[in-house]
Amino acid sequence: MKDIQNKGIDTQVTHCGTNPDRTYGSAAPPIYQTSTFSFESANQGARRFAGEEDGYIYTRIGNPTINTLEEAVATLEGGYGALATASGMAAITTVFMTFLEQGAHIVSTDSVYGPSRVVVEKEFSRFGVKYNFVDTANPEEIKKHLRVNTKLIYIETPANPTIKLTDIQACADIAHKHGALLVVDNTFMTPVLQRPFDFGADIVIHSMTKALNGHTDVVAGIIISRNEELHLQVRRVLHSMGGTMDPHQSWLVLRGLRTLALRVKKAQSNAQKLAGFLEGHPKVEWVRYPGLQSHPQHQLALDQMKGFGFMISFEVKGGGEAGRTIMNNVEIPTLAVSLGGYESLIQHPASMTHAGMDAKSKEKAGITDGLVRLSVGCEDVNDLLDDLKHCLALI
Ligand code: LCS
Repeated sequence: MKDIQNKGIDTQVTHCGTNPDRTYGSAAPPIYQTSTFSFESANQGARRFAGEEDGYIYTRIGNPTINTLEEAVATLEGGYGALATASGMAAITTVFMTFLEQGAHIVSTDSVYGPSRVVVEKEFSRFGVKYNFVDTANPEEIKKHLRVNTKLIYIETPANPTIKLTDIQACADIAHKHGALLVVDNTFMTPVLQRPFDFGADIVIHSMTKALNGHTDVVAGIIISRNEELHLQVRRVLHSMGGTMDPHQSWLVLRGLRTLALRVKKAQSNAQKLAGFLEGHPKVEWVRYPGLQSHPQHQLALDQMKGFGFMISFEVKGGGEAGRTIMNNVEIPTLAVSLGGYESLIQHPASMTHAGMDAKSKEKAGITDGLVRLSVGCEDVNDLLDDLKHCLALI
C-alpha cells in the first residue's frame, strides 16, 4: 500500500486503500463476491479459525474487498482500524452493543439523527440502558448529566438537523476524566472537513450512505477506532451480531470515495453562497450554516473544522406552511431524505427524518415545524440560487 498518511487530503482520497492486485495487477480493486473461502486442507482451516494463520474464512468475518474499503477510511480518519457495516444505523447500534450493558448510561446530543436517538429510547432501554439527550453545544450540560455508570458520550457535530456544533476536545476531556468513551458521528463533515481523532475521540462512525459514497445508490456505514483494543472489541460484536457489509456494496462505496474531496469542496462552496443569500432575504426568518458569522458557534467551526460543509437548515417567514411551499416548488433539489449526495436534497425533519421523536423532545432539541433542511449538491450554484429566489417569491 502507498504511504499516504502524511499527504494532502486530495492525495489520500485518491490513493487510500489501493492495494495492488497480486493475481492480475488490476488497478481497480477486484470484487471478491463470495460468501466463503476454500481451505487447502482441514488443518489449514483449523489454523485460520485458531488465529494461527492469516487468511480469509467467511465474508461476514472478513473479505478482501471489504477490507480494502476499511483500510481506506481508517487512513482518511487517522484511526487504527475500521469496520464496514450494512448501514449507518448498523454502525451505531454495533457501537452501542459493544460498550453499553444493562444499567449502563449514555449521554448524547439531543438533535442527533432521529433513529439514532429513538433506537436508544425504544430498543436499548428494553435491555436496561439509561440515557440523557442534552444540548451538547454546551459541554456543561454533559457534565451535569454524568452518572457513575456513564459509559458513552455520543455526539453529532454539526447535529442533524439543527447544525449546532459540539466541542469535540471538550467532550473528549469530560469523557476521559470520567472513564467513558467519546463516540463522534462524523457523517455531516466527512474526514475531508473534520478529523475527530485529532481532538481526542475514541470511536468515529459514518453513515457512508451519505457523502462518503456520495451517489445516492448505496446504504452503508463504518466504525473507525482510535486503537487496537477498541477495534477488537467492536469487531467481536460486529462479527457475531452480523451487521457487516457486502463485497459489492464495498466496491461501490470505494468507487464513490475517490471523488469525495472534489464533491465536498464543490458542494460546500455552493452551500456558503446559498446560506449567504438566504440570510439576506427578507422572507427568511433564520439560517443555520457554520460558515456564517451569525452562527453562534462560528469560532468553534473555525477551530475544529477544515470547512463548513454542505448542510444548511433554515426557516422562512410563515413557518411550517411556508416551508412546505418551498419544498413543494423547488425544481432542482429533490424532495427526499438523506444527504451528502452529488445532488441537492431538501426535506422537512419534523415530519420526516425526526418524525419518530416525541413532540416535546423535538421542541426541546430545536426541531421546529418551520425548519427546512437542505443538503447542497454539486449543481451550478446560479441555478440553485434562481430556484430558491423563485420559491421565496411564492410565499
Ligand atoms: N448518522 C447520521 C448523522 C445520519 O444522518 C444518518 C442517516 C445515520 C447516521 C444513519 O445512517 P443510515 O443507516 O441511514 O445509513 N440520516 C438520514 C437523514 O438525515 N435523512 O435520511 C437518512
